[in-house]
Amino acid sequence: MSIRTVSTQPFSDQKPGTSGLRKKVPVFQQPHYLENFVQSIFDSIAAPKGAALVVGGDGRYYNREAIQIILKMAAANGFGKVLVGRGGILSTPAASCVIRKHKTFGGIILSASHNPGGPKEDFGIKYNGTNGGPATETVTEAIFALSKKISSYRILDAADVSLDTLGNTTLGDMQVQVIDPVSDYAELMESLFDFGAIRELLQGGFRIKFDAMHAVNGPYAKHILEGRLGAAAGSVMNGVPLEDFGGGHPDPNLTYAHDLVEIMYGDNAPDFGAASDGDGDRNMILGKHFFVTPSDSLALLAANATLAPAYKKGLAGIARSMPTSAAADRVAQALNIPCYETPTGWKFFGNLMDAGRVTLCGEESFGTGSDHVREKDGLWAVLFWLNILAARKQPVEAIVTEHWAKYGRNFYSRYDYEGLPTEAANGVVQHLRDSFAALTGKSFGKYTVKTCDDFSYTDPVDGSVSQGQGIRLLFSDGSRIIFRLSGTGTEGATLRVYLEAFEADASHHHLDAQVALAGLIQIALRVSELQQRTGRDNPTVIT
Ligand code: G16
Repeated sequence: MSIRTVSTQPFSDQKPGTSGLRKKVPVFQQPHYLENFVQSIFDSIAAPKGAALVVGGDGRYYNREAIQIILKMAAANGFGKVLVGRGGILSTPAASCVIRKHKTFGGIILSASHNPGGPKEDFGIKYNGTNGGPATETVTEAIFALSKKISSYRILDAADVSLDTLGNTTLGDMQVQVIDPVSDYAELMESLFDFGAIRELLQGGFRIKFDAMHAVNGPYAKHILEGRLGAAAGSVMNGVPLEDFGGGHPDPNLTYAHDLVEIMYGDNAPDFGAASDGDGDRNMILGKHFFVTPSDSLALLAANATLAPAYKKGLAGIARSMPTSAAADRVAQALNIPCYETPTGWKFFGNLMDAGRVTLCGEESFGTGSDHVREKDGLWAVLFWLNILAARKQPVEAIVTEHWAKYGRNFYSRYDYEGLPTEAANGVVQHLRDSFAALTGKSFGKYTVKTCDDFSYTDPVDGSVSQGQGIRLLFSDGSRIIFRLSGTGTEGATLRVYLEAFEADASHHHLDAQVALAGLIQIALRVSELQQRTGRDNPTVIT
């Protein structure tokens, strides 16, 4: 076996987005494309010789091929050991857990998250550091800079490694250890939550449905929910991971998780429903005929955190991404703990968790997590909810409405306009930026614009500044409209419009969010000129 140095040319489009580099599979299949990016990662992180790495992915199309390339490149770049999930499988939170538990130098996670998979669909790659969390912006910028001037990469000439048998093999001087993808993660979950109480709940007639969407969490959910916790067989649906997610869009929201939504809103619905995404880090929570917004879910977990053993001593603080509703802020205020507002992207929470400033983090994009790992964690959120339900012995809807009665309700909705021509989407954002002065102080019915800005964040731990993180229209009554271009799409541009209105009066809390937010939606469409500029009358997805 010999190490080969291969000459290459840079690609200009390897800038990581919100969460790593995501492109269509044929882009990654171009000669040298993946190799260039992997070499840029290795060169920028400069791991000491003999360091250990974790590699795994969500099992989507091209996962196995990519892992073979990465293993051979890791061997040629001086790594001493790689831990890889059996079959190439590791959910994103499980990869974070394995990096932390085995104290490896970092890890490479292969996923395009909630985006569809298949030969013509999406693939992705990202680097997570020693803390188990997504690389910071400084690191992703360095990777991108190297990718623009790369001239060669190193790879071992060797046969493929078998990924399907647990145990050790060697690749040149490097050891490859195929690990069970579920066991470290399941053990961690059992250390956080009251599995005894959850088991009693599930065996006492409380019915659940978990939709794994034919994505990576199937084996994790089956092992933990049906295996360790004794949920009825069949509680986990779509539990076999498929390379193309069964042709579905593995995004746990009301549109794409429609099988589950139909069950939860149907006759004889189970008491609790949940779904997670392609790589297992997102979650959607449902009660019987009831949807819990991710923003409310974060607030509710925070308010009830001490019911779970891991958080019984209380929380250090909470962090939420800027477009996430301020429901969590109200809980933080009541608990007298800090609440941080960060740009969209889990990578912004890492420093706060490492510094011990926050325990819980969450995003409107169906992401919730804590400092148990450094990724958002879909199944963790489900277990946290089950722990609370086991302790409070009330239906999901009652717990949420009681929460609103105590803290007020932040009505919330997000409109996604997917696959827009990039120029038109940029045009909307630029038009809004140009309108700041004209909009400030302007009234639209009962709403008056207090300020408008383009969100900028200074990391309180390392002082780094991230600008241009979303257009905010902040109204005098605390309502908000936010416009932001997604950083995870692979086709054209996705424009997200986030709408939020606060309602203290409990007699209005039963209203449908679309009704409560109708006035703000009209303002958003009017001031952005979205319809005229993009030709789109309706959003692709409303959550
Ligand atoms: C990623 C990030 C999240 C972010 C989400 C949406 O999630 O990790 O922090 O909220 O993308 O980002 P955007 O609005 O830019 O599309 P995931 O689940 O795709 O890895």
